[in-house]
Amino acid sequence: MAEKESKTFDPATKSVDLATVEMIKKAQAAGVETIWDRADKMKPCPIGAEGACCRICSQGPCRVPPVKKAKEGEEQKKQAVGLCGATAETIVARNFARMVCGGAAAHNDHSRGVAKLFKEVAHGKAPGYKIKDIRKLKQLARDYDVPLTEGEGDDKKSRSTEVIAQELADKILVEFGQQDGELVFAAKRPPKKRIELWRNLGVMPRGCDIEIVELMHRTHMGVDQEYHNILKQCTRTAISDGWGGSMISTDLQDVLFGCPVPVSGEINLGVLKEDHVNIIIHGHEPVLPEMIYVASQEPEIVQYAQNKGAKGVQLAGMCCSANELLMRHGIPTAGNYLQQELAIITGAVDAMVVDVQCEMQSLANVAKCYHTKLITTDPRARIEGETMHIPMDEHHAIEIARQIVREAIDNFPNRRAPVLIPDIKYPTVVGFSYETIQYLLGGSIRGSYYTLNDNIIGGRVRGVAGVVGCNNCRTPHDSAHLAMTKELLKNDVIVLVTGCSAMAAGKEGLLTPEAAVKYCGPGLAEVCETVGIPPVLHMGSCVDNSRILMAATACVKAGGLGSDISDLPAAGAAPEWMSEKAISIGHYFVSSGVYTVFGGSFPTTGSALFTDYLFRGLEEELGGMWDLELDPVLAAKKMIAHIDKKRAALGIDKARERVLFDMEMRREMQAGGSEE
Ligand code: BF8
Ligand code: SF4
Repeated sequence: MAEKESKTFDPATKSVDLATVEMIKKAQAAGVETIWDRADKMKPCPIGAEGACCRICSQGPCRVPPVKKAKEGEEQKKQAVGLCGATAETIVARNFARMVCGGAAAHNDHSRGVAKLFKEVAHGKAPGYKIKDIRKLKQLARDYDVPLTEGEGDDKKSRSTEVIAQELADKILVEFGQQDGELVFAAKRPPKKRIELWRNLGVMPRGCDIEIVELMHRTHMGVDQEYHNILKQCTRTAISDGWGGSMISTDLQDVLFGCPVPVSGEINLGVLKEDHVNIIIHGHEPVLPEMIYVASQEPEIVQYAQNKGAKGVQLAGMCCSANELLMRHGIPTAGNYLQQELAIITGAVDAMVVDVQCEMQSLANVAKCYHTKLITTDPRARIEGETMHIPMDEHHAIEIARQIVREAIDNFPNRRAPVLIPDIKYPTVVGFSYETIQYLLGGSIRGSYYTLNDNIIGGRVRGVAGVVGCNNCRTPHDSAHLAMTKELLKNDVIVLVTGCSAMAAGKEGLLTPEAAVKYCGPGLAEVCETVGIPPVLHMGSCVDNSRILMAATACVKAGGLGSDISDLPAAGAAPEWMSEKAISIGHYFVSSGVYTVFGGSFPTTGSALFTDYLFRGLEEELGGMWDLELDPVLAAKKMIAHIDKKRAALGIDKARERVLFDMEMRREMQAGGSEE
């Protein structure tokens, strides 16, 4: 083992997930360093954490931490400014903006890759891939004004799928480099009122790339130094992510790999199998994983594994690739962000295949302590150390996938450390795309969100919450996601989840219909039981937060709940956030009219003025606003208070009182009946 023994903390304080605790113990016993060891040794820089450190030019870094309030009789000290005179507001706003840029760039660049693959598939140049969801393709074609038919009168005929797809691919790809105009989804899909609001505020995005580039320019030394103006471009950039790049990825991935429908699967490290070749698919882009899935099932590959002494090949997902594979193919999920090192520490992972985003560099070091091959597959994302690089090429994807699976199989006989796979996994039902929810609630003929609205108006469902985002090693793993989600369920708030939050919910058994009775208030439990759905709906990966935007829009369009997303009794949260992507996502939710509360810390607290603008000022402009609440149960209560505020504004608060009264009466009647 390369690392020295570390036993500085109690693993039980680091996670509420027992499989995780078990594996941290194994790491400690083996002396393998994990993120929690490093977190114990390195505290976050308090000035950086508040966004109050500027290092965008070499005259700095300049630190402008908030000053303490003067005691009575003392003179109030002023907050420092940077050498160039930049105020705390400017410095904090610039840092926040650059986080939005990082997050939006990650999503939009992911999206570009999918769009380029889509074009290759449309032209028949990407063997192994095909267009799977023709219905969704046609929907997209309508959005982009690509005709589905050609000719007139008697000569009128349908255009072929390939021709439609080719024209659509060109139109979508143009949007990445577009300089003027409006992104199609942002200008067509939200409620009309929101579209007008964005146009009036001047925040309708022009293209996927231009907004990020402009925001990077504006936050260069000595450019935009007025925090309202900086935030305005943050809004435009975030919308280009949520209603641009992310939504394009989600929709094109559905077209290529199939729109998710409910499917069952399993989750947590217990899905690994000691007698199988285990391959962890870790990252975000489903393009190569789709082919690895195909390759792993080929009879020759299975035979090859058996020749090496394994019973077969077990794929398991990690991070958002896990969500993509689980909801389309039922491939089990090994874990979320903080479990990536731990998967290798089981000693049972023969290969970990990574592409982009949320992959810790420490994986190389952990893999070195075991036999695991760490395989990077994206030319944009290499990892130093003893890693193997097998670059993806969509023209030869299936051969590359086979090569990767064979590398893992060849490595199976090399296992050397004692294998310990926690015997912990949980069944889940996932795959609640926006379309599936519509179908489940309204039926195939009259698919609509009206049934959901009806239940909200009638008071059985109090409101809707999106609980999304990461793990963060500064918060006990999964604890905040679970505490928040359970508090919401108890109060009849239906919860939509994506990303690592979805996996936290799955590991607790919240993604099963049975969870309704156990965790929900009576109104929500009744609705879930009637429809047969879990009270926590897994909507996919982080780019699939765009599905939540579509679901919110569908609620508005179904009627009875106001005319904009900001009218809905709804709220969003990322209680364990850590990545720049989470900031971009949070800001596009706020920009879409959603009250959004983050946990842990918030990167703007170095400026009271700028933070106040985000937390309160924005409500008037955008109808949505940010918040920070460290206690996840209190955060849930704040979300519920916001939901109740919206119910009152809609005039539906009395309905809920009636429902509760009815239920109380029913319970009393039942109690009376049983006594007789
Ligand atoms: O995109 S939730 S830790 S895995 S950033 Fe990363 Fe955060 Fe997990 Fe997926 Ni999203
Ligand atoms: Fe300091 Fe201004 Fe340079 Fe920032 S831009 S590091 S505040 S001098």
